[in-house]
Amino acid sequence: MGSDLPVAASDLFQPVRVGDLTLANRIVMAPLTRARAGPGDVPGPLNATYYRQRASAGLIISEATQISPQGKGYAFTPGIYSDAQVEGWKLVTAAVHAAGGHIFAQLWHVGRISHPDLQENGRLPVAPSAVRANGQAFTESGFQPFVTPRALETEEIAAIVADYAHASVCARRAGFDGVEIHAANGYLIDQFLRDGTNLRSDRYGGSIENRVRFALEVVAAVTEVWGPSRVGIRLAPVSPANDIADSDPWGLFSHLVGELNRFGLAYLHCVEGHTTVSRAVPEGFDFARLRALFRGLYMANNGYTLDLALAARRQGLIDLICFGRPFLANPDLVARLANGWPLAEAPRATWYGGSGAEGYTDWPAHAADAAAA
Ligand code: 8OZ
Repeated sequence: MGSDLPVAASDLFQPVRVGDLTLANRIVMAPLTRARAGPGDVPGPLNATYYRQRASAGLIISEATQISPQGKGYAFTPGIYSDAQVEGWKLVTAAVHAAGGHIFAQLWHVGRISHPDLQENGRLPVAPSAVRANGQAFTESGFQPFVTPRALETEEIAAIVADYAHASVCARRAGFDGVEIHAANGYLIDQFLRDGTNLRSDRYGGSIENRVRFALEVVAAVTEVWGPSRVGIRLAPVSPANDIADSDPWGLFSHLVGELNRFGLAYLHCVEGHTTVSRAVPEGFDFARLRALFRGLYMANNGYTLDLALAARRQGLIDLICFGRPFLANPDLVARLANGWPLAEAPRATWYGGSGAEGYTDWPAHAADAAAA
C-alpha cells in the first residue's frame, strides 16, 4: 500500500476535530467482526490488548456489537446491553484511552441475518417482513441456512428503538467516546430501508418516507443519549451484502441523508461499493453527490489504498478514511502508511473466531518486526 503521492503534504496524518473531539489523525479503524468475545458475549483482556495495539488510529470503531440478545446473528460476537458486557468493554476503552486513542462502539441489530440457534429459546429472528435471506448463519455448531424471519408487529418496533437507547447508555457507562449506528450491510436498519426486504403496509413500510422512519427513530433515540456530535452512522447504499436489494438506492439514500442533516451527526460513514468485495458503483449512484448532500464530515470506506485515500482527500471528496482489513495484521498501520513501511496480510483463516492471541494480537509493530529480524 506504499504511496506514489507525497504523504507529508497530506493532512490525513494531522489532527482533526470531530464534533468536540480532537483525533490524532484522519485515519479510522473500521468496525471489524472478529468473533472472539467470551461467554455471555463479554469482551475480555485479550480484546483490550487487540484494540490498544491499534490505538494510533485517529478513531477506532469497535466491531459490530449487538444491542440485545435478539440483535445477535453470529457466534462469539460481543454485546453491549448487560452489566458484564459493560465491565468487559471498560477494559477495552481504558486500554485505548491510555494509549492516546479514541473509540466508538458500533451498535448492531442483525434482523433476519441470524438463526434460532443464536436466539433466546430458539426463537425465530425478526425482520420488517417474513423474507428469508439467501445464505448461511455462522452458529456455534457451524454454518446453517438462514430461516424465514418473523415479521415484527408495529407495536414491537418501539421496544427495539428502546434497545438502541439502552445500548447507548451502556456504551457511555463502558467509557466509549461515542457510538456508530450500523445501518449498513443488510442488517435490521438496512432491511427496513430497502423495498426488497421491507414489504410492510404500516407506517414503517411502502414509501421511502416510511421506510426511513425506523432508521430516524433509532438516530433520534441514540442522539438523545449521546448528543449528536458523538454519533456517527454507517450506510452501504449500493452493497448487496447479506442479500439486500432496493429498486432505487439513489432515491432512498439521498432522501435519508437529507433527513439525517436535521441531527448534526459527527459523521456519515459510507461503504463505497460492495462491502469488502469491490469498489464498483452502479450507474445512477454517485458518492460524491451523496457527500455533497450531507452537512457534516464524510468518512469513506471499502477497498481504499493509501494512494486512493490521498487522492480523494486532495480532491476534497473525503474528511476521514476508514481502513479495515489492513488493520488486522498491522496494528501500527498509521505509522506504516506515514513511513512507507511494508504491510503484512492476515490470512482469512485468522479473521473470525479463536480464543487465543494467534492471528489476533500476535501481529508485531513494524519496528519490533525489524528489530527481531
Ligand atoms: C463480516 C462477518 C461478520 C459480520 C458487517 C458486521 O458486514 C459485519 C460482519 C462482517 O457489517
